[in-house]
Amino acid sequence: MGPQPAAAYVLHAFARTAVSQVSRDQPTPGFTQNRGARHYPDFLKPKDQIVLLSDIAAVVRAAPSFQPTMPRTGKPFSVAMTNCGPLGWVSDTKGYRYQAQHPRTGQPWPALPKRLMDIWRAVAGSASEPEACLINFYSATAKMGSHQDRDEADFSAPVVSISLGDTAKFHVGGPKRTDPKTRYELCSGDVFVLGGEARLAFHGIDRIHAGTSALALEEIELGCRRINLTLRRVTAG
Ligand code: MD3
Ligand code: FE
Repeated sequence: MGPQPAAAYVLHAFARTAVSQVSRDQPTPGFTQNRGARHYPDFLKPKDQIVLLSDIAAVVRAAPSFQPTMPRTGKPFSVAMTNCGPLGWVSDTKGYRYQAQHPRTGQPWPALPKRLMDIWRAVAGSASEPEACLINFYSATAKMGSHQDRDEADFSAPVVSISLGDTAKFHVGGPKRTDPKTRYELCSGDVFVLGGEARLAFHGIDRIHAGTSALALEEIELGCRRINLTLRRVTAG
């Protein structure tokens, strides 16, 4: 690979030290954590993150990002998305759904990279294989409002989230919108597993701390500061 990845590695390791000093505090394990929400800080080492990014770059070449819109209003999301795996999550004026084809190219989604399957096997317990990986691209100003993930037919499998790039302020509550929320900082390389009672918890991304990571996401998507991958089981079984 030559000198470039090595430089990226060093820069990233440096940025990571800065992040640990300013925003690495995490809440005491609380309501959701005792009920199926598990945070694995630094699950992926900087080198693993760079290698995983090369898999994501290949997915994005085959399945370019698209801007989903809100079902009723047609308002665009601030987050751009794409998918890999047999099914992908899409949203447009017709609604939210999983489908086998990219909404613009009409092509099947690219296969789930082996490295993502390995992460799922390491943290998802006995759940069946994942069928979808939703890839969210955040700019410095993108957010994701509080919502539940309930477009899947099977809630027995967890959702596995992998964060890359800038740190994000994330909240998880309970099954009711008004339930108390726990806040976390999701850093590059962190894995979050949402299973059990946490599977239907309200959650969202409040803000991106721009410039906290030196991971080279711009090479994948213009203006991208953070990438989140969510691995999901969609159909029962
Ligand atoms: C808690 N993504 O794609 S990942 C989403 O960082 C989504 O892009 C956020 O929410 C992101 O739907 C958060 C962490 C996450 C994912 C799924 C969950 C938390 C969850 C499902 C249930 C409860
Ligand atoms: Fe979600």
